Amino acid sequence: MSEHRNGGAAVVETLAAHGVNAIFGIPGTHNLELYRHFGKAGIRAITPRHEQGAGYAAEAYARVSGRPGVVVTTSGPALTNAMTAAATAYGESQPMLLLSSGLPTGTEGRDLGQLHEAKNPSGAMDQLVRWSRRVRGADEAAAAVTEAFGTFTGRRPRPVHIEIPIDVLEQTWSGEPRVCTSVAAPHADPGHVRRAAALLAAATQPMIIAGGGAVDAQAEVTALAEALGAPVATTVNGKGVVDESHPLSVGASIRLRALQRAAAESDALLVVGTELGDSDLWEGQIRGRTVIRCDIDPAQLDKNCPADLALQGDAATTVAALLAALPADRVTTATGSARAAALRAACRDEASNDAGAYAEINAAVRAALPADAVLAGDSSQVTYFGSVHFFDVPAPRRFCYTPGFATLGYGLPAGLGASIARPGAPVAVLLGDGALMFSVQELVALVEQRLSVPVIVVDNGGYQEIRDQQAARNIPPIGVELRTPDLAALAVAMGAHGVRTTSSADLPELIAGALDADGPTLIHLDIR
Ligand SMILES: Cc1ncc(C[n+]2csc(CCOP(=O)(O)OP(=O)(O)O)c2C)c(N)n1
Ligand SMILES: [Mg+2]
Repeated sequence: MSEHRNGGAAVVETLAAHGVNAIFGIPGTHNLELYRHFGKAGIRAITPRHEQGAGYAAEAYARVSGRPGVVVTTSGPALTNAMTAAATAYGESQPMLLLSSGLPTGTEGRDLGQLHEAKNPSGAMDQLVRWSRRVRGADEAAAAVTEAFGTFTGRRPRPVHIEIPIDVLEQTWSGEPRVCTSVAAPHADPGHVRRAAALLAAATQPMIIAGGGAVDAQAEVTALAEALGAPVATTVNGKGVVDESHPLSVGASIRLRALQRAAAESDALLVVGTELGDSDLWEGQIRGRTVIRCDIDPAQLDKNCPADLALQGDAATTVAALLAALPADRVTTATGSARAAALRAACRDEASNDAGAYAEINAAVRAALPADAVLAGDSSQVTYFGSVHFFDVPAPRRFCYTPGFATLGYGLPAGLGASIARPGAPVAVLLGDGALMFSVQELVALVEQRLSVPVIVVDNGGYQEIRDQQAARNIPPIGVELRTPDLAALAVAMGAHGVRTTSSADLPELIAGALDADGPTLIHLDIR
């Protein structure tokens, strides 16, 4: 490693020291001294066809693996291309490290007309992520990477960005990479935990709502729900925190009025790891007669729904502490499973009102995939009316979708990131025709990686959701009725397989074939 050890090596060796073995990015003139070192460091460089796709792939990688997704871009336009994905990771609380090159030290902000020059790219980025920093030397670059990994421990995960000027990338470096020290998560006050446990134990209608902050607390939340006889609903980002086929699970249902009404009647509602934002509740609200909230982020403990008792701490540790603190003489609510079954049925009914054909499509996709598969969706009706409610998952980290930032073009690159996160595990993409066309070029990246991913495109002839919203406001359709290309032919042209059908009854066979194929298969499901 002695030759060419420079600022680029400082960054790349520090990535490797933190266990990074794949990055998503696009090489360019300015970041060559990062790319020089990836091979030696044992890091795979995956090349999506747009930096936004690289960012979404990294977001899904983080979502599925729990490890930070790493994005590498060159300066200027490459970084601004990745911004939407960075903002997505912020909105969805995912750990992401964006590394970009930058103009040489001393030339920044001077409007000299240099290649890739922008007014203040790190400053722009700083408006969107936890922090963004332009470093001044190779040691500082390595230290910033170490610090970035530290921010992914012990607190709500959020993206960070480091800009490394080209001259810093080229600077000689003879340091050693330092591994971050993990920050300990806050521990909930034991007195509060005891009070919360007593409230939960005394309740006759306990209920749990689990969000994206609880994805690493499956065992603990499930055990607490069983001990209390409490139905468990999740947010979309918390989907699968309790196996959705568990008798106490009522699915990712908190936007539904049936669930919101049931929560309001609960005499002890435990809310774990969610801000209960409007993007979770769709203009509804969550209230309970007594509300206990648990969050690692103190700022979230009272947001959108006042808490009677707030527990600041990591979900797994705090829920385990609640379980341990339940009084020994408590009586488990025997009616828990019956309450959950009734609520699940009410939620299904309500969700069916919006779902139309999407329920059946999702049932067919669900039946065709192995139980443990990962599904990636998009801001398409088939996802938020469909998969969220009609594609049950047995565990968290199996569903990639961005319910908060709700950005189109996420699904296909997310399928790439999920596949890299879980090598060999089945991954499928299910999305709308509009969503596909935001990032269709990423199909080539799936081809290159030889990933047997079924990409099921539900084609309703354009932006159906927006067409519906126009109709609701008496606006004649405008800008929403779109031409769909011959998607199967497009897929074949990119080296993928491509088929078209008009019937969801064909999906099981087509998906089975796709899972066995060499490379991805685009399945154009034309429901126009
Ligand atoms: C980046 C971005 N641009 C625009 C929108 C607004 N938008 C939300 S849904 C939608 C239509 C999506 O079309 P499609 O994926 O085909 O789903 P459909 O509504 O037809 O089911 C649009 C344009 C968005 N969510 N994200
Ligand atoms: Mg559509």
